[in-house]
Amino acid sequence: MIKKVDHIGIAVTSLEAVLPFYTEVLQLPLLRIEEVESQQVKVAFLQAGETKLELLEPMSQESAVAKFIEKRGAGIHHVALGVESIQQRIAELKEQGIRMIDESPRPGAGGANIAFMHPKAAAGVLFELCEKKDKGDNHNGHL
Ligand code: CMX
Repeated sequence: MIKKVDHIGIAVTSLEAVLPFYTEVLQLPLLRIEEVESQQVKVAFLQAGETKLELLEPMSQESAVAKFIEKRGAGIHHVALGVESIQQRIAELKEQGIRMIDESPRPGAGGANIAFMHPKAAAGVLFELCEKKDKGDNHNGHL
């Protein structure tokens, strides 16, 4: 069902403040920065070997990430699992009684289709199912 960990989401208060740590200290290539209006987050993707890190900066106080930082502080926010046939994967999880935040896929960063499981139904971890439209990860930075 799961192909790989597509990315790990990390909540940050300021992209500008933390990016030098990732690009200069850890020397991870910055793939792109984009705004996901529907989630009220500005995200930066960095390549980390075969997976990616997604830094999430809230764009407003209504953002789920703003609430997360307020309650728990900056840090690891979610794990995104790469899947195919996301609609079917959601149906399988629901059949197993797993509470979904998203009962049908919605657009996420990079044009992916995404759906979140509720952390209360997933041992305290916020998992995202993530289906890429293109099969590769050939994102050229357009910053
Ligand atoms: N990881 C683990 N647990 C989390 C969590 C997270 N990231 N965020 C919230 N929780 C826990 C809380 O600690 C809380 O647990 P307790 O009741 O034991 O304290 C519980 O979930 C409910 O949390 P809450 O603070 O009351 O917040 P809400 O119920 O309003 O929202 C959640 C929580 C997960 C439903 C909401 O954040 C959500 O819908 N997230 C999915 C969307 C999202 O995160 N988008 C941002 C990134 C999108 C992107 O990558 O593009």
